[in-house]
Amino acid sequence: MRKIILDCDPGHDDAVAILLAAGNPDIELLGLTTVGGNHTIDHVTRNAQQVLTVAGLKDLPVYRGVTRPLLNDVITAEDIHGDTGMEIHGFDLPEPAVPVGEIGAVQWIVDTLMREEPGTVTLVPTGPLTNIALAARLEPRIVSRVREVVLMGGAYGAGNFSPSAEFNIAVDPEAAAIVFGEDWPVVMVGLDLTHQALATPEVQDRFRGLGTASGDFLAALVDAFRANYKDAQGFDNPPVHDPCAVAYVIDPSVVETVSVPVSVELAGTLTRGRTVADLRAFGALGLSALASGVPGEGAAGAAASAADPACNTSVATRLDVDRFWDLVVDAVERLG
Ligand SMILES: [Ca+2]
Repeated sequence: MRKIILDCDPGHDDAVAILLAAGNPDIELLGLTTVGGNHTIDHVTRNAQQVLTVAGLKDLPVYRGVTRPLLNDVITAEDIHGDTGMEIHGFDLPEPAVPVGEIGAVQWIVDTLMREEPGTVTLVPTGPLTNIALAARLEPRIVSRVREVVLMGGAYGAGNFSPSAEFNIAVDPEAAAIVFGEDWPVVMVGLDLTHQALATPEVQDRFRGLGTASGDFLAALVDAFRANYKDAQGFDNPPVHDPCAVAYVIDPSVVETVSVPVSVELAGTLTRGRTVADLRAFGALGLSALASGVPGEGAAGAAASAADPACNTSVATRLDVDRFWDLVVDAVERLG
């Protein structure tokens, strides 16, 4: 069992990540923490409570995170996630039957990491990195106690918030710089990978076929997500980003990664919030070599980089799409 803390901003795809983490038998979900991102902290916290209520996960604790990024003003993504942060039609979300913890998310993350055995807890942030950065600053000893940080965010290719930056990083670049700069292993599950996790009508049929509240919820959720993604970014099927990070924790062979140095751009006028991955070892083929798995002329250099113990960051490249969706459907089925 891999213990994880899911730090999220539900968010349609966060909802899928929550159900994957809660239902998969190899994951022990210690709790949810929320962070402002897809919508304000009030909305995303309520959404998290509602997801747990739909799935009957009434004993899973939820802790409310900080209200805004370290320096940026609040940025939300209503074009993708709607007025509530988790727009849905044709499914009645219940009133939350899950309480929110008394202490704040940052303190709970610190307390949990200081209580659990060192090296056993993986942080899985699927929103802006504000809570995680503050936890590392509040109690620096957590850094060496975390097994790894597996985050959804960033891209070594194109961004979505801007040409250069992915949304979660763009919302709070300073927090992201702290997280990528700490001396813990960071796995960046970015857009390069998550745009392979497209929720097709066939996937929705599998959710509906479960005949459960959680399955019906996800089928309806994907309908709304698809409509918004089509309008905002022209996708025929929406990329379901966040559960890809959970899938990596469950089975790294589903989400292939390559070890490369990654830093966060804070000063660029066009590129603020970019996750700058040093792909020079891949030579002229660069990004395409990573995406296709075909070694570029610098592949030997890449291997050397991967072997460099000083490099503690890696980027996700290729998704085993069929096994990914099997994991998601299986987890939701287990929730009943
Ligand atoms: Ca998210």
